[in-house]
Amino acid sequence: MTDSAKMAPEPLVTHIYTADPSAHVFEGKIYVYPSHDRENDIGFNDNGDQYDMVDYHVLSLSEIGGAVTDHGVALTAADVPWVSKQLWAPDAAFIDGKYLLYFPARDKEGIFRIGVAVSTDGPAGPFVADPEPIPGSFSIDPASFVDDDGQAYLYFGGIWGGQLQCWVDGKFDDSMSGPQEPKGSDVPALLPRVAKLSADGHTFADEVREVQILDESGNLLVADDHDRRFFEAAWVHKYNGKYYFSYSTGDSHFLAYGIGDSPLGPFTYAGRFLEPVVGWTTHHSIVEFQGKWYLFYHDCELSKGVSHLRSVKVREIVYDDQGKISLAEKQ
Ligand code: FUB
Repeated sequence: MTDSAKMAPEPLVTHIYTADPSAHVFEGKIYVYPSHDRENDIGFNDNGDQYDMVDYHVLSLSEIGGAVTDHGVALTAADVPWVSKQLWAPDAAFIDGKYLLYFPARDKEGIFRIGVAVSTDGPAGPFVADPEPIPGSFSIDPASFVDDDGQAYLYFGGIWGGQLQCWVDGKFDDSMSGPQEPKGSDVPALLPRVAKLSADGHTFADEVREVQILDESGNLLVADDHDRRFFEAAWVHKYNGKYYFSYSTGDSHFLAYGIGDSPLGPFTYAGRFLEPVVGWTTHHSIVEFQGKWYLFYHDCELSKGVSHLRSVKVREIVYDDQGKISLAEKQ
């Protein structure tokens, strides 16, 4: 066994497959809101049909490296009237005194929308979904961020199977479904989206805006720059008064980030903090807990590389004096 293999983190849980971890500190513990991967016989394709999940479980832990509790089923697709299939990467937020779960799924027409569900009993749920998706929502991978002034934001979007490229001038163009995106070294890449949330967190408070990710010269990242352009898995956190927008580069398999002065962006590309893991997708969250910062992410080591059977892991991250992120050397 090599040193790096010896040091490789273990999955948080092994009795189920989990992915796309959104971690938050609620009531003094870390709560993780992952996708719940399951076995199926759908073959691998670039539209992501094999990610055919039907429910969510919430995990919690009181200390990093300590026991992890699986709180059981928190929400089931069958209980959400507007959903047809594919409960993808969720997130949670504490807004207006309630725990909310944000989740993407295909509606009855096969179009990804974002729903919201409210907990009847604390951060682990169970959650009861609103009967309709959030009006004006589309695509996948909702990620919430509540700023120090109490304003909450919802970031979202994902290309290829996530359908972001299908939305042109507010209309869904089905001919753009599948692994498609703009091409060109002078064509801007597709941009993730953000909307301010209403005071109760159930609707958008104003328009959906594009989130600009700029290069070092202040230009939008271009479509052909697959090592840096946004693909999916938005996450926002705040460190030292700066806003960090992190995301997956998809087909180049990096976790990358930009830094900005406003939660609405723009964000200037600042590098990447996780190289490709075993498996096609990479997706994460970043959270501060007891004075240290942690990256929650997933890989497919436990399933020996089956891309839709993933496991959530955690590693400590550190910042340098420029605020740049890297994995802590000692894990
Ligand atoms: O889990 C299904 C999808 O895979 C997520 O929504 C993407 O971010 C990718 O991780």
